[in-house]
Amino acid sequence: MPLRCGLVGVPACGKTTVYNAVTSAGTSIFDAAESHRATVAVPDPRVDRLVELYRTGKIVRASVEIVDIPGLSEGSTAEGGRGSRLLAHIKEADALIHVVRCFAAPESPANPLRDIETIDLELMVADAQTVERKIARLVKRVRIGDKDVARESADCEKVLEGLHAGIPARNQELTETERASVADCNLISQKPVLYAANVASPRDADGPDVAVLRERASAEGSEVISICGREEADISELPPDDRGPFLAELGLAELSIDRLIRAAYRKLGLVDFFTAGEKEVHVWTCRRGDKAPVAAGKIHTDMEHGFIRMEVIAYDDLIGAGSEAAAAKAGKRRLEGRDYEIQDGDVVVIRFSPPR
Ligand SMILES: Nc1nc2c(ncn2[C@@H]2O[C@H](COP(=O)(O)OP(=O)(O)OP(=O)(O)O)[C@@H](O)[C@H]2O)c(=O)[nH]1
Ligand SMILES: [Mg+2]
Repeated sequence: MPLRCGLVGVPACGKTTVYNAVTSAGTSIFDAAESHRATVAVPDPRVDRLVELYRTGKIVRASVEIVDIPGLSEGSTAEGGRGSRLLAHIKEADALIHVVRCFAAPESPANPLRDIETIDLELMVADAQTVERKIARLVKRVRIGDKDVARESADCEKVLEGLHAGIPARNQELTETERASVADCNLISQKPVLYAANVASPRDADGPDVAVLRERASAEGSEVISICGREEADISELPPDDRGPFLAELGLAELSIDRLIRAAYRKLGLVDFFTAGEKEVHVWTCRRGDKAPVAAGKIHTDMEHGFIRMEVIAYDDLIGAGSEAAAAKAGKRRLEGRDYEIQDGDVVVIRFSPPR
């Protein structure tokens, strides 16, 4: 199951436009049941280099699921059935791509900060209700004198206070324990957020609206990718080989939505490692900090259970040397054990003993 990124934003900020651009740019598999949901391949130039190096035609790329969520405005998550459907879409996302309108609409100049605050407020109002319900459930058990429950309840109160003070859960300073106490709430203001500034032209990427947005994003440790939603959606409908002149006209070297997907993917806290050979180049995904056996288990559970060693060449070393043999000769092939933390870009071979 690929991880999920939900597109959120105020009405008419360009979410569907961005969704269309993202899903028609590369290989996408649309969900048969729902038209607003698709799995897209994560574009990665390293994979293309590996394919050249190993002269193989078979590629398995990493993928993420993108979900186009209807616009949120003040009070929309509270609107009965529609509100709870909206919330359900946001709840099931692993990260949010917040599309911010930085183009002027008729009679409505861009106002990125106001729009961001509208969305954050909606997320926080919904979260406050979730936390309040949890506290109400805990209260009964606190009365019985359960100490752990009392602490859990106090942790929830702290998060609730933060929400009331206008701080999304993702920006609250919480200890490991406090985080654990609200983990089952699946708070939507706690989900990692990446900002997509939807601009009318690439020139506006250096304009004042995007500058304001950047400042805001960096204050919470996030980043902004500028995209020309409308133009890029048009270009992405063309076959990849025909896009060049149109991108050049916009002054772009590549579709910004490619950068957007890669950034969203990073936001999910993922690292990619590769297996590569004449048969295929395969991208595997695991979480940052995963140890070698866990990573091996992504390929096959037998490789995790029977894990012996992992042969690793870093992508840059491999490309620098020009071949596996040359990298090995230059001492760039390492043998790593169970405690090795897999690094983004590792090209690996797993040594394992198969089950008998
Ligand atoms: N000028 C300009 N208009 C844009 C751009 N992106 C989207 N639009 C227009 O803005 C309007 C809304 O775009 P959508 O992509 O449908 O917006 P949305 O966020 O999906 O809207 P809801 O789903 O209703 O919340 C459309 O008329 C688009 O053509 C852009 O980059 N520049
Ligand atoms: Mg839409």
